[in-house]
Amino acid sequence: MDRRDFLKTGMAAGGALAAGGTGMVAGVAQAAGVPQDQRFPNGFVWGCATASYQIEGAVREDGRGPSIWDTFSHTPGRVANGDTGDVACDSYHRYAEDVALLKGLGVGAYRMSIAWSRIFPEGRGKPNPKGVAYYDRVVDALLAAGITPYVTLFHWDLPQALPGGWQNRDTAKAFADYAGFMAGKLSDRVHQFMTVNELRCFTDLGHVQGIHAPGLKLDPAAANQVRHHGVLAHGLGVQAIRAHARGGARVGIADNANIYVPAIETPEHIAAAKAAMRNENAMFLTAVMEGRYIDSYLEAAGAAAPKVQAGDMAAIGSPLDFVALNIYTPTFVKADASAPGGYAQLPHLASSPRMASPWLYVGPEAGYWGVRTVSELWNPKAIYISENGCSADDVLNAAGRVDDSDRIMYLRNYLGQFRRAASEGYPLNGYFLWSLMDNFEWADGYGKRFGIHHVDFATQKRTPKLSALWYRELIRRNALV
Ligand code: GBH
Repeated sequence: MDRRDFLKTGMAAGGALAAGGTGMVAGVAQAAGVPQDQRFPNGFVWGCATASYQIEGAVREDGRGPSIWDTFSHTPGRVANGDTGDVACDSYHRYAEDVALLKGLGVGAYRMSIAWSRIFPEGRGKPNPKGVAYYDRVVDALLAAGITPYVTLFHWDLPQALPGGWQNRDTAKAFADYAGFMAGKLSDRVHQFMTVNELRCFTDLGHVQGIHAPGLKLDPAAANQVRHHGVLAHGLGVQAIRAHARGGARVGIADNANIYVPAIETPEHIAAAKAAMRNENAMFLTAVMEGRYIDSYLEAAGAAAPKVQAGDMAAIGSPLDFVALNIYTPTFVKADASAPGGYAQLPHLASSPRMASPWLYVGPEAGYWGVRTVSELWNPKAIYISENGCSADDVLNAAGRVDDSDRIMYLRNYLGQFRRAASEGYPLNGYFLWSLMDNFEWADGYGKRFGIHHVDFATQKRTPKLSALWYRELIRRNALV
C-alpha cells in the first residue's frame, strides 16, 4: 500500500470513528486514522464466549436432568470451596441482562453452549420442550440485539443418566441424536454450530487425571477408548447437524489443541513446532483433520490403542466448515534431531510469567503459531478463536470498579499475535473472548475470575471491568488499542 492509499484508508477509518460517537480515547484515532499495522480485516467477527454449566444455574428447573458436573461438584472435595453450578451467574433467569452486556460491548457474535440435559434429561429419548424453549428465548434475544449466536452443543455437562458416560460408545451416538435434534430446532435462526468443546479436557481431565467430572483415573487402554468416543461423538455430530439443519449451517469444532511455539523463528524450529502440533494432538485434532490415527500414535499406544469400528474414522474426519481453537497457554519447542519427531518440548520455567490460574502461562505467540500451524498442516476453510482470555486476581476499587490492567495487558498481547496471523493471510475470521463475565471455573469454583464483567455472586450484579471498556473500543475501531 502506498502512502496515498494509507492516508485514504486512514481517513475513512477516522470518519467511521467520528460517526461512531463518544469513544473513550477516540480523539487520537480520529486525528491520525487507525494505523494500518493495528487493524483487523474487514468483517472480522468479534464476540464473547460462555458455557451453560458455568453461567446458567437453575439446575433443577423446567425439567433439566442432572449432569455429571452436578454430581461432581456436589461430591465433597472435588471443587474448590465446595462451590457448585447450582446458581452460577443465574443466567437462566438473567439472560436478557447478559444480552444487554453483549450489546454494550458492541460484539457481533456470542458463543454459548447448550445444556444437553435440559433438552434430553435422560440423555436420550424424550425431549423436554421447556429446555428447548429456554434456548429459543436466548437465541431470539440475541438476534433482536443484532448478535449472531455460535452454538456449542457440548461443553462438558454430560447427562448423568447415560450409562457409562464417555466410556460407553453409545454416548457418541446419543450425542449425535441430540446434536441433530437441536440443529433441527435452531437452524432456522442459528447458522454456526460447534460440536464439542476441548476434546482433551472432557476426556483426559475427567478420565485420566480425574480432576474434572466424572473424576476417574483410567488405565491407558480405557483412556484411549474414551478419547475415541470423544472424537467419534464430534464426527457423528457433524453428520447429524448437517442432516437435520434446515440449510445454511456451518459446522466446526472448538478444540484446545496443545499449541507449540518455536523457540526461535527459523525453518528448523518452525518445522519442529509443526511436527509437535501434529504428533502431540494425534488422538484429538489431528484425527479430526486427517480422519485417521497417525502411525506414531498407534505405535506408541500399542495394545492400548483404541478399538475402532468400520466407518468411525470417516465420520471423525468429516470435512468441517471451520476449525475453532481455544488458545491460552503455549508450549515452546526446539528442533532436536535426536528426539522422536525431531523436536523437544521445553518446560515452563520458574520465571515464566503466568496469570492468576497456576496453569495459565502467558505466551501470546501461541496466538500466531496456533493459527499458522493449523493452517499449514490442514488448510481449513476458516479458523476462529473460540476462546482466549485469562484469570486475574480482580479487586473492586473504592468506586466499586475493577481496573484490570493485567488482563488488558494479556489480551492486547495475544490479540497482537492473532492480528499478525490475519495480516499474513491465514484464514482467521473471528475471536471470542473468554469470558463475557466471571463464572463457575470448574474445579476452581468461583475462586478464579475470567470475566470482562465482574459478577458479585451474592447479588448477581454485573459490572464492566476496565477490560470491557478496552474491548469495546477495540471492536469499535476493528483495531488494536
Ligand atoms: C477452557 O479450558 C474452557 O473451555 C472453559 O470452560 C474454561 O472456563 C476456560 O478455558 C478457562 O479455564 O488445574 O493445572 O490441572 C481451558 C483448558 C482446562 C486448562 C483445565 C487448565 C486445569 C489444569 N483448561 N486445566 S490444572
